[in-house]
Amino acid sequence: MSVNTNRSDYAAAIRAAVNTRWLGQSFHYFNSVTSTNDVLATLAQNGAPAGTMVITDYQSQGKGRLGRRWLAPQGTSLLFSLLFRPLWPPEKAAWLTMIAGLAVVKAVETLYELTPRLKWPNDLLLPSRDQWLKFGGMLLEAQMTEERLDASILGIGINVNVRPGQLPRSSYPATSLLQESGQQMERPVLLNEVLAALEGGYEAARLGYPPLKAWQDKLVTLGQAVSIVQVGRRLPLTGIAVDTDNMGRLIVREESGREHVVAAGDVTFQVDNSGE
Ligand code: BT5
Repeated sequence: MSVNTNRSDYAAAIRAAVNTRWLGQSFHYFNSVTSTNDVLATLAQNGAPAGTMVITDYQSQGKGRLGRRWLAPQGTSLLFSLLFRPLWPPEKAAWLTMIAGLAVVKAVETLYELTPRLKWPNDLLLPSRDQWLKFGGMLLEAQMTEERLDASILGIGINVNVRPGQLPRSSYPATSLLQESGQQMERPVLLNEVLAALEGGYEAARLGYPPLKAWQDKLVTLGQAVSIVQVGRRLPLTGIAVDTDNMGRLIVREESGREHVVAAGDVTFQVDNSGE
């Protein structure tokens, strides 16, 4: 399979590859952009419909959570954001991240001989020898209207054809699909697999099939000894990640037996690799 490097061809290849019913059918392509999440937020404010996608070949200010950066060399990665307007109660916001994580796992399993997994709350991991490495991440930014989830912007970054020397030095060790599989991939082909799986998962959730069980099955975090850094708490919480609740919050049991329900935070595995 040849890899598309001509950037104007990239938009045309996306148009040709995406065969979903509605998700990503209307898309805005940019050779370069600040952050696809930020551009889509502006479009959403101006009334863009659910399903709209912003996709780029390069971000100058790609965002992670909590003001962190997402770094991806030009021409190597999938960098896109999708607009949903689910009108779910706010506590269901994590469902979008669950559905998206499951969609990436399914797409990668379909196209590669790899076994991707999820790390709570928003990381995409691949096994590499005896450790887990991060090959992608998700960033959900949701707005409320009358206590309902309105414009919900789901950003996804996937290290596709990133060569080992191009990977960012990050707090959690990074990898790419190319590095783990040796296989170059046409990015639009992978994009279409992700969008198709995400569209199916989202529609199933709307029909009342929660993504929770399938998501828990792919979560490497459960059963692990973890250390969790939370905003506003000086000391990390350490314990065993025993379960999640229905809304995807992590339940951590301290050595004393006391349990904590954690809505957001950064997890480091204590016995597994931390990369730190
Ligand atoms: C995430 O944040 O993992 C969410 C990443 C979402 C990126 C997409 S790209 C399209 C859309 N538009 C945006 O502007 N963002 C979304 P977090 O868990 O905070 O992880 C960020 C951390 O991951 C950074 O501080 C780095 O340590 C590390 N990192 C940065 N770039 C990476 C990469 N390409 N691969 C692996 N790790 C990376």
